[in-house]
Amino acid sequence: MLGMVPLPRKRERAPDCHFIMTPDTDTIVALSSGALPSGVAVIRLSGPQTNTVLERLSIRALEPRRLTLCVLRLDGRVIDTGLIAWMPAPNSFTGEDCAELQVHGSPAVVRALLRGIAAMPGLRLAEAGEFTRRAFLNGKLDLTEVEGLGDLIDAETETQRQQAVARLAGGLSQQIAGWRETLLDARAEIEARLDFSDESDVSAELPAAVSMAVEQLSSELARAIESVGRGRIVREGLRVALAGPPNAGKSSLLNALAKSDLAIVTDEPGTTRDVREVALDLGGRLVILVDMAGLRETESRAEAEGVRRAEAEIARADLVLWLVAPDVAPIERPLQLPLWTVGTKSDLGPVAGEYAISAKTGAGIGDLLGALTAFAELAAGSGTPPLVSRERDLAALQSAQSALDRYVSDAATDELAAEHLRQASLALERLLGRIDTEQVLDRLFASLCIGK
Ligand SMILES: Nc1nc2c(ncn2[C@@H]2O[C@H](COP(=O)(O)OP(=O)(O)OP(=O)(O)O)[C@@H](O)[C@H]2O)c(=O)[nH]1
Ligand SMILES: [Mg+2]
Repeated sequence: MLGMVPLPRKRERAPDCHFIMTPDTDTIVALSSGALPSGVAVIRLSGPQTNTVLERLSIRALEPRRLTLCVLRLDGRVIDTGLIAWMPAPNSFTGEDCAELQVHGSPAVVRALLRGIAAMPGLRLAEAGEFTRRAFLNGKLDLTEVEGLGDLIDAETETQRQQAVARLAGGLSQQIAGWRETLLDARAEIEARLDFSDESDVSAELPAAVSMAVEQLSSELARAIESVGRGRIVREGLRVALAGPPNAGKSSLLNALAKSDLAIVTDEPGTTRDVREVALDLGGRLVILVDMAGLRETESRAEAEGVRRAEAEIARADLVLWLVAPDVAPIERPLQLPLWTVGTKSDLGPVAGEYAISAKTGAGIGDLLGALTAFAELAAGSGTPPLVSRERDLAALQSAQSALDRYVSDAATDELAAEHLRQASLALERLLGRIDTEQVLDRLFASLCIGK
């Protein structure tokens, strides 16, 4: 059994959603659980007024970090009964005083509480990702852990979950801490020579252990850089383009693979114009099937735009399924690799290609799914998913690596060598969010949801 499950579409996010810097003296409140109505809703509070809010809700004398059943009142009116957790600073998610109100997941209860609480002095509704931003600013999470948390919330497959949990738990942070330690030791050796270069107990030659440690670090960075591609496929999914001429059966194959009537199919060539993505869970790995317009010259401006987008999707894909049908004239296939030729409509007659399928009868669909599952496992790797997966990871690792390359060429000059090692450390610190964070922060926190 392939465990193939079509996944629901990801939440759409406003691209221009922007985080507003506000003084951290505000106490923030938000609904942290999902859509209402629901069995239980969790309202989260963080900031110095948290305890005052609890008192105003007539909740008193809570034992920290224990759930207590309480009646919640606003201005003497009973709003609901719920389980309340009080987590005083600094041992809380944000590092500030925090509370969580587990109430009934009723839109009216949640509205009454949010309105009542947000109107209290020093209180306001939280921005997207603001709880996590405070955790970051208070040193509870570094940037790679914040990203891990965002990935975990978005995770749809088992491998995505494993990857995100490891990153959130500081897997990458620990690796980076080890690398920085090596760099600091090597720099200390070199800087000692700079400081005491006229003293006899500092030898002229750098100890061999230093260059060996830098060499070892360089090969570890190279391995990490090499794994970013696999990490990306785990995190974002393997993109499989269904491409070919109009009427080749692309949309029919999408529907057959997804076992769902998602895309419009007609006998009119040029039916599909927009790009349509369908996410599948194949053996615990995310695979994104991409249906698109058939490639041809056309007078229609809308279809021509569809063809342009299709070409862009083919270029971006991790795998192209090039569809050829017995009743459609063949066209030149793209040079892009890897590419599998899939003969469609096998019920009409013999077809060419590595795979023969019929969306009509279902023949060959299971074999193709099996091959896609195996390919996804190969592309994403079968062991523990790589911790590195983002452009930001790649940029930082490459920048550290090239600083080490410069170190090797300038090793004879202590001042230059030390500076290159310092640059390598800075690149890694940037990855943790210790320096130069402003550009990444707004984008990152805004991508988290409200209440997170
Ligand atoms: N007999 C048979 N017909 C098929 C099969 N797959 C698709 N067709 C037919 O081929 C025609 C085109 O199918 P589509 O899936 O819309 O093809 P497409 O490649 O998405 O076409 P465009 O969106 O126009 O580029 C439709 O009439 C389908 O019913 C098949 O396996 N067997
Ligand atoms: Mg189509």
